[in-house]
Parts: sequence; structure tokens; C-alpha cells
Amino acid sequence: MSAERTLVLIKPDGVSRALSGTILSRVEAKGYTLVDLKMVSATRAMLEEHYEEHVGKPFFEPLVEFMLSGPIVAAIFEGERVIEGFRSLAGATEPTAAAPGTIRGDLGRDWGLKVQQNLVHGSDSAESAQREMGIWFA
Ligand code: RTP
Ligand code: MG
Repeated sequence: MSAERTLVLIKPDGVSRALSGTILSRVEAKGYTLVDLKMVSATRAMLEEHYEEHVGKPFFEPLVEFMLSGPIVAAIFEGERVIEGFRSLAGATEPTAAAPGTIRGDLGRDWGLKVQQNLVHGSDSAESAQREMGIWFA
């Protein structure tokens, strides 16, 4: 079986808080291989495609505004079961609820902030990974 790939984003809060290196090194330390990396200023069109399952939800507009608020680091990581493995490393969506030891649990802050400021994104399935890699590494 060929190694799986996932799309990881370090959201604008992670970049502005200077956590890009720390986050990438946690993923590398787990044993996943960094296969592509870039800094991107997202467009609304990219975000509407990336978050297509959330279009129309109450948090969609604030989420897009946040994702447009600064540069994003996009990465592709490869490894066995990396999709599930990265989501375990990232932790639960809300930083307060995310377990200690996870990226969001250790480094995320949602007090006084919106839940969208949770540092990272990781693809949630092989289909999502394929689709999202096409958006961010077109
Ligand atoms: P992600 O897609 O970023 O890896 O995060 P996730 O799977 O844990 O969360 P998901 O449900 O896919 O939501 C995507 C992003 O939308 C923001 N969000 N805000 N109620 C809210 O205000 C709310 N719910 C979700 C978060 O930034 C979440 O990561
Ligand atoms: Mg998601």
C-alpha cells in the first residue's frame, strides 16, 4: 500500500504567533514526512472550495474572514495513516476541549477568541485530502 498524504494548514493565528516551526516540528517528530510546503495568502474562492461543507453555516463568514486575515502555511505530509494521525496530533476543534499533548490542547487559545482560531487544519478523509491538495498546491 502506498503511503497516505494529508493537507495541513497552519492558520493565520499560528503564523502570527510564530508557531509555524513548532507545529511543523511536532508533525515531523511523530515520524511523518514533509513532502511540500509553502506560504499562501488565501482567496475567498479558495476558501469557499476548501470549506464547501460549511458554506451557509453561521460560522462560515467569520471563518472566511479569519482565514483571509493573514498568511497561511500549507504543507503536505506523508506517512502511514497520516490523515488520522495528524488529526490526533491536532486535537479537538475547540482548544479548551482539546487534550493536553495535542497541538490545539497545548498551544491553542480560545478564551476571548472565536473557536475558528484553532491553529491548524488537517484533511478528514482521503477524498478531502485529494481535493484540498488540489486547492492549495494547484
Ligand atoms: P479543520 O477542518 O480546520 O481541521 O477543523 P475541524 O475538522 O476540527 O473542524 P470543522 O468542523 O471541519 O470546522 C472547520 C473549522 O471551522 C471553524 N469552526 N467554527 N461553531 C464555530 O464557530 C465553529 N465551528 C467550526 C474552526 O476553525 C474549525 O477548525
Ligand atoms: Mg474539518
